[in-house]
This record gives sequence, structure tokens and C-alpha cells, in this order.
Amino acid sequence: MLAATGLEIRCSLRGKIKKEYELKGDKLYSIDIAAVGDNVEYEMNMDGTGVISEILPRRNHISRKAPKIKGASTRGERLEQIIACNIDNLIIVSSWNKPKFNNRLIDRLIVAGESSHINIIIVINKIDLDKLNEVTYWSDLYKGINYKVIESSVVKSEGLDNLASCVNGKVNLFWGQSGVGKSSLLNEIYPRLKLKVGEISNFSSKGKHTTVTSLMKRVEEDTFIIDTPGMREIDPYGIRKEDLGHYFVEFSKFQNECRFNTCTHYHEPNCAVINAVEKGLINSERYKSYLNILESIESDMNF
Ligand SMILES: Nc1nc2c(ncn2[C@@H]2O[C@H](COP(=O)(O)OP(=O)(O)OP(=O)(O)O)[C@@H](O)[C@H]2O)c(=O)[nH]1
Ligand SMILES: [Mg+2]
Ligand SMILES: [Zn+2]
Repeated sequence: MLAATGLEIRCSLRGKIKKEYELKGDKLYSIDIAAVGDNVEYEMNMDGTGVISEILPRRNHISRKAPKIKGASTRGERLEQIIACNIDNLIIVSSWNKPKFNNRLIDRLIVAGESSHINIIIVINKIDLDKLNEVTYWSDLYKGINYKVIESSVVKSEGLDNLASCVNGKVNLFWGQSGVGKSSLLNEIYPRLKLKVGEISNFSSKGKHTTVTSLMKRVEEDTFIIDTPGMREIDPYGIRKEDLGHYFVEFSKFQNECRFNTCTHYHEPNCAVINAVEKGLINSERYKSYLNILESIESDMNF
């Protein structure tokens, strides 16, 4: 826990909180009671540790479905894993290569951010590895649907000032695959952090999960950052298939024109979204991502 003084205090949860939580039935949905970014009340023990006595209401939170546990029963709804709470910016970090640029994953992270109404910034890092200048296509795509996009390189010191000014004065969640450079970017902007960074020598294209737990740090008076471990799987939590289209912002001006108001823009006749994709008014890669997430929502409903 991070105290107002800036001191980090190791805390446990008071038993009463756990009991109340179980009584409310929240235990059925979420795998964590307190999460990174929560504001809490606490009391100090004699030995310098603390006990959290209350978790204050959250202004927002961002989550995913907890990963499927190998060997576990496939019955039952997957639980919610809260990634962070009370945040201003979701900084989606991707890399052009090593690991290879993955627009499907970016679109999944966007859905998680949009469904929590959190401001989104997309970072495409390692542009020093983009020899053919292919990144532009993707940055233009996301800029075209009104997202802030920052192309960056830690190696060439590019995009760092731009990123620093977005982060300043805010609570920022850095989220993305392992190995894309989340911790490296943070170290460049705030050298005092000295976060652990993956070694190049034994770095595989999948990343190797150098950061193992989410950590919130106060880097300036009113600037906070949360560095998270890389995640391979992001299934946005609690999204109904008829709502998914709302989190693809460029669908909004078309979907009111669909014949059915419960249209999932997949197989329905007279679908204005499909029509817009065919006319090139909606990017087909984004539409493929939409179908890809729709399919994961449907396959989970079978449990
Ligand atoms: N070529 C290149 N390599 C980079 C860049 N940024 C980071 N790297 C390298 O990418 C590797 C992974 O960087 P990390 O900062 O550990 O990545 P991460 O996203 O924090 O990874 P996890 O903690 O595992 O989630 C390291 O070897 C970095 O040196 C960049 O802009 N260009
Ligand atoms: Mg890291
Ligand atoms: Zn439709």
C-alpha cells in the first residue's frame, strides 16, 4: 500500500472486510477484494506493517476475465480479475516487433477501456524495428477513429516527451503483452523507478514476464503510474454480445441504422455496420477483431 507520505507499507486485509465481501456475494464474481489503485483506510501495527480496514468506493475499474485454469472444471462463469481501479489513462502498450505487432490484442484492450469509460492512449513502441515504415498504416487507422497514438522507441529516444506529457498529472495504467517495453518506457521517463527490464539476450518473441506483479508508484506530486505484468490473453469481462458494438467507437454512427436494435452485426439482414465495412467506411481489420471478440463471448456463454 502507498501512503499519502509516499511510504510503501505492507498490508493485510482485516477479517471483517473479507466477511462483508462474502455476505454481499461479491466473492462469486471477483478473484480480488482489493486491487491496485484502490483508496483504502488502514491502521498501523507496531511492526511497521498495516491492516486495511476499509476499501473506499471506486470511481472506475478495469478488468478482464480471469484466465482459464488448466485442469480446472470448465463449468461455471469465469471470474473477474480487476487489473486496476481509479485510473485516468489506460496506456495500451504494443510493439512493432519482438513481440510482433498484434492489433487483435490492442482491440481487446480498447474494448476493456471503452467499457469502463477510461481515456485511452495507444503506444506503438520499438519503431526502430520498423524498417519499411509500416507502422504509419496502423497509427493512421487508430488516429482516424480518434485515439491518441504515440509511436515510440526507447532505443532511439522517440515519442518519450509526448508520452511523458500525457502521463503528467494523471493516474496511468500501462497495459500490454509481455516484452513490448512497458517497464523500459517508464524507466526512460522516470529514471528513478529502476524497474526490472527483460534481458535482450534471452528474450523470446513471446516475452518472458519480467514484471511479475502490478505496482503503483507515485512519480510526481500528482502523477501515478501502474506497471503491470504482460498478459497474453485478454477477454474483456462482463460484456454482453449485443453491447460489444458500442465499444467499437467507429460503429456508433452506423449501428442505429441496423434493421434490428439488438443487431450483433454478424449474420443479421440489413446490418448497417456490415454495409459500412463493405463500403470501406469501417476498417475490415477492426471488424475482424469485433467478430473475434464476439466469438469469445459466445463460446464462454456455453459453459
Ligand atoms: N529494439 C527495441 N527494444 C526495446 C525497446 N523498448 C524496450 N526494448 C527491449 O524489449 C525488452 C523487453 O522490455 P521490458 O521493458 O522488460 O518489457 P515489458 O513490457 O515491461 O515486459 P513484461 O514486464 O514481461 O510485461 C527489453 O530487452 C528491452 O530492452 C525499443 O524501443 N526498441
Ligand atoms: Mg515489465
Ligand atoms: Zn448491425
